[in-house]
Amino acid sequence: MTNWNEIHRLATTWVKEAGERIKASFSEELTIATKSHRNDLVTDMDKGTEQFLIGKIHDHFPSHRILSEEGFGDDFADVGGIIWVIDPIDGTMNFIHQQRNFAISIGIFHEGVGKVGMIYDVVHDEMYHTISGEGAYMNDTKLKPLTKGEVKDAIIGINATWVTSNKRIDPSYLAPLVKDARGTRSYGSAALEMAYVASGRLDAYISLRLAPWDYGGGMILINEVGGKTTNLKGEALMITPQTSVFVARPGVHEEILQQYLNSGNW
Ligand code: 2AM
Ligand code: CA
Ligand code: CA
Ligand code: CA
Repeated sequence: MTNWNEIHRLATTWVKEAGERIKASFSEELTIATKSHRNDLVTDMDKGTEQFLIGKIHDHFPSHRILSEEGFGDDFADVGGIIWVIDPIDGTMNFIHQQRNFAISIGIFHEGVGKVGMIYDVVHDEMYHTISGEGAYMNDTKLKPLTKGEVKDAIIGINATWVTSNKRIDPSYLAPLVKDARGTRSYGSAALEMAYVASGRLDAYISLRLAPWDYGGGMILINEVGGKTTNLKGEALMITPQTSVFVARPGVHEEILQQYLNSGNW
């Protein structure tokens, strides 16, 4: 039998230690490189944090596999066994420019089903975490089940890019939503924005393209508090190479899907 409490306990310890290393790096010179384009950044801390976490997992759980952003994990296509989905720094641009608004994100899956979710806001020392079925927490405070809401009272996390001309979505879908909502916010870290949905600080979060390490931890947290985790078509999120992501509290999710996204061809 897999001891999820023990896995959760160890993951918490390692993530906090990784956070201390990241904070210590603030006083040092960063090495910054670009990936797919000039605004797609990676630093030596992204890579070092990923390697640190993978080293711990390999030492303690040699049979577990790892799917991670910076390429030090394993290469595989199926979702069998236990898989750690890791983003060592989610919000790298914020890490570089602001030294805040970034997080370490981990989702641990068994046969494709989320079991442990963990998002650590390093600078604020806020650890959002859950063992599926045993409640979700921010540090030691239990997160409340998400209540039903409406768009007119909602704060929605969305990147302004998706409301300008872009190749993934016609802005005419999301502009009315931005208008009708109480407000919108862009934090620049998908993981943090999903932690905010789980804790009720945001009522919804939308992104047109994310990778599993961006949403893996967040989807487990949001599911645990009764939020909805789908793509823009309303299909349940799974570990897939790339997908759109639409998460929200009940009510708000149905309203956005039906009133704003329904006629889209995603
Ligand atoms: P990252 O910081 O780990 O790269 C805002 O940029 C959000 O989108 C962040 O969570 C970021 O994760 C994610 N993202 C996904 N793909 C990206 C890309 N190609 N360039 C920049 N951010 C990306
Ligand atoms: Ca990245
Ligand atoms: Ca990310
Ligand atoms: Ca990252």
